[in-house]
Amino acid sequence: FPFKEKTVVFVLGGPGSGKGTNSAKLVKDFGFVHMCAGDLLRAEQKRPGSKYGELIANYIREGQIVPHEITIKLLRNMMMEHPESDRFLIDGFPRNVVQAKAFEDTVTRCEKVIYYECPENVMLERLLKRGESSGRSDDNIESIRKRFRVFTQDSYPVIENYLKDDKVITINCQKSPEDVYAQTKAEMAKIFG
Ligand code: UP5
Repeated sequence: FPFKEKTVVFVLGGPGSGKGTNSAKLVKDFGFVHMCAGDLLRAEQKRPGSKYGELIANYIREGQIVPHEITIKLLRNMMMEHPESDRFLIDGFPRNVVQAKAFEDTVTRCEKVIYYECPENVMLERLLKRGESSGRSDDNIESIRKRFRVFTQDSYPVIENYLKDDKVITINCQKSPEDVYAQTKAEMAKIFG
């Protein structure tokens, strides 16, 4: 499978910054395949017979980063399920610089990064609200605090590295969902329109 010919965009930002919300809309407007790393891991966790089920459940509840061998395997599998597609949006991965390098070395290079910049208090409010109905094991105050810590320590350096390469589109996520997406769409249209 010729991964190297595919266009990959990473959608990054803290927990609750709006990665999933905007990715779903980008898929419709620009013909990307949406690959949410967290959703792939949650599905694998529930898959009967998965040898990673318990491991993934523990990592997610603790807000820790699942070993990338697992995540990259799931991402590669999904890309292979869409041989007709040239454009892939990877939402919520890579979570640290080692994962970024591993992906670029073994799958393909990243073309662009969309970064949703968001203060913690805004993300916290959104996640607690979502937690009232999401059923996610990590939408509780204890897990959310751990996710914030991991984002600052491990995941933000990924964005810093891509900033140095001039690959990052930074979007402020504090406006309404419509306004945030309008800005995202305008920036993406300059490249993928
Ligand atoms: N919302 C969105 N935009 C809004 C706006 N402009 N105004 C007001 N409300 C807005 O949005 C979150 C909530 O905010 C929603 O209710 C939405 O309606 C509202 P969403 O779009 O879901 O934000 P997102 O950034 O996608 O938040 P999510 O919680 O999904 O991000 P995380 O990064 O925490 O979750 P993810 O699923 O990627 O990862 C979960 C865990 O999986 C990680 O902690 C980790 O343990 C594990 N993981 C890995 O180990 N490796 C990976 O590669 C990926 C995940």
